[in-house]
Amino acid sequence: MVKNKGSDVGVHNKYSIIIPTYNERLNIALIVFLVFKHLRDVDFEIIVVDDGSPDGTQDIVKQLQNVYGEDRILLRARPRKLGLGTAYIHGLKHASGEFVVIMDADLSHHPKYLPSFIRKQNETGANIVTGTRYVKDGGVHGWNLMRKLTSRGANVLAQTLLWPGVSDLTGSFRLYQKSVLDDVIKSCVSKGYVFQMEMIVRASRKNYHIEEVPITFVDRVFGSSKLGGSEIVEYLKGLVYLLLTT
Ligand SMILES: Nc1nc2c(ncn2[C@@H]2O[C@H](COP(=O)(O)OP(=O)(O)O)[C@@H](O)[C@H]2O)c(=O)[nH]1
Ligand SMILES: *[C@@H]1O[C@H](CO)[C@@H](O)[C@H](O)[C@H]1NC(C)=O
Ligand SMILES: [Mg+2]
Repeated sequence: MVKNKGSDVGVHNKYSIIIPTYNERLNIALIVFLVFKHLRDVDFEIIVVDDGSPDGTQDIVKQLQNVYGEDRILLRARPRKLGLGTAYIHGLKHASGEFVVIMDADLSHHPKYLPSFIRKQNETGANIVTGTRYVKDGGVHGWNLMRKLTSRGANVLAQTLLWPGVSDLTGSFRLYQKSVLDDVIKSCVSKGYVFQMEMIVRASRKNYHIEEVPITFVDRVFGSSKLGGSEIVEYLKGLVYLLLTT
């Protein structure tokens, strides 16, 4: 048998992978397939938190449950679109692993990186391992120059003001010790990109051990982004808020 290189992690913990979805019918099956492919000898469950997607995401998830089993794919739906922050909290209530991974459904967060998150945690004993685009071997794909500059500028500004000791503040591809996620998420009130930043800044202020692994972030192919509007204004307001409260 040819052994999958990426899956050869050799740890015995259980991992709960929380994937929030809103209209991800075209992405969810692929992401689930890829998670199974890359975590072949790891004990894990996938918790899909779907907010009543009108595109029938839940029908696909139910088919996936038939294929992989309801103990591996948990569907924890909510009646309507209630936002990402509370979607994580909702998923977390149903998590039975010692570790929790949070990732997007749109393939921006590629499951091929999961073994490196797990390995890094195991090697270092970290409380949190966060994916970073801003180190060697990390990066973004499918963004134009303007978007790259905005993202980079926002990150540099936040680094300067908040000095959190983490290179990528707004990325959301992360692995947490479950107890640590329970603790940190309670103290966070922000929404959107600021939420991810608040999580890591508060974790850093609480002196949790945070490690990073390089990831390449790829822009979504199917569907459209759910975060829109005056993102930059919201981001700056969030930055000021964190500056004053942490
Ligand atoms: N359950 C739930 N999931 C959401 C909501 N908004 C976005 N998502 C999911 O959260 C992830 C990130 O959203 P996305 O639109 O890709 O944000 P972006 O990548 O920052 O533009 C995707 O898996 C979405 O399907 C929501 O209100 N509820
Ligand atoms: C890493 O994994 C091995 C095998 O499961 C385990 O014995 C060891 O305690 C782990 N290390 C940490 C820091 O969790
Ligand atoms: Mg996305």
